[in-house]
Amino acid sequence: MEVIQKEWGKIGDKPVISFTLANDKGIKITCLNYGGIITKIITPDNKGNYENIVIGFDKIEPYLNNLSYFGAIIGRVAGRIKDAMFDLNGKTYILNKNENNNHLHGGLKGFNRVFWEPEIVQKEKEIAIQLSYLSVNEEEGYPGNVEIKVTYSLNNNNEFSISYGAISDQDTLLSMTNHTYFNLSGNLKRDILNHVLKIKSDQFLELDEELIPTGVILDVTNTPFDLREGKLIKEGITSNHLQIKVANGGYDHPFILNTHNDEEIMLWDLESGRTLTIETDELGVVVYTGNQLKENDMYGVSLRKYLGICLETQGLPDAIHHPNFPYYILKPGEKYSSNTIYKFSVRG
Ligand code: G6D
Repeated sequence: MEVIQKEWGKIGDKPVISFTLANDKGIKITCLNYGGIITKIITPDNKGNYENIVIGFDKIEPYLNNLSYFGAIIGRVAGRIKDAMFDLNGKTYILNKNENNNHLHGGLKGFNRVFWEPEIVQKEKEIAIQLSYLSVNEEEGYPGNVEIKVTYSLNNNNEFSISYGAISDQDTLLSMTNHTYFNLSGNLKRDILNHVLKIKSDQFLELDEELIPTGVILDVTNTPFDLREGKLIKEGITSNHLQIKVANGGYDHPFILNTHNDEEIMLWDLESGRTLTIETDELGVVVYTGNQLKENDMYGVSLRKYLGICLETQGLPDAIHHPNFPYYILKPGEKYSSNTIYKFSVRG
């Protein structure tokens, strides 16, 4: 196993560096120090073809001003915070607004737009990149100086894990995720409509017209959100269910997971046989089927609706505004910890 490092160019005077984690089975995962962006994941299909299974680019420009967060670390808080404000310990915090009157995915300069300090970590059974960042007090309006470490590691069992750790010197909010768009067809040759998605979840969150949770927790039974036995994405998004329409003809919803470290999320492509199994210690997962992707030939990638699916393991979005949602305040002296494992395999 090895890590290959390459300089991609500069943003201002800062070098953008890519790191490719390669295991002994041919799996390769490339990420950047900028935004922790995952730009490529190479895995085999059922004919032994090694191809890329994410939406990504091989130059920095398309990542600079896109609102799709391709492959990026998301934070301080993933999802939307209504009215870009919250109360904590009797004080009101005003966050930067970057989507109408709301705060999305960490604001104007979220974690997807900062430089992370990289460190290569070679262990006996895995290779890793540890990315560190200090989010200073009042960054984007959040309280506290927060030291964050995100570790991407790959082993020879074709397991890729993302581990998040953080400490803060004040009470603050933190709920991070990764925003990779998966497409298991290989080199984006098809969209995700013929992927099957299976999620061990009995409940999902109702969204309003701004895609913010209303606070209502809905049962998946007899809805296109019942993914417990696996469902073709095409079948789900062609439903006339109101919540599919609210999300612009797709999924963009948080699911509350029934179980953890129990193959709780599975995605597979019928034609290539590629299978992605995700296990997490997070409470939920936001499923986003790329409903807002606009037709656009961007640096060799023909973007379009449903070209990729995000499976953003995280706490419940806008939880701070909903007493019935568990939410997490990171307190001084405590350690934020979140782990998600992505297992790549092939079925016949
Ligand atoms: C859209 O609502 C979706 C978000 O969930 C997604 O993260 C973003 O596009 C990139 O706003």
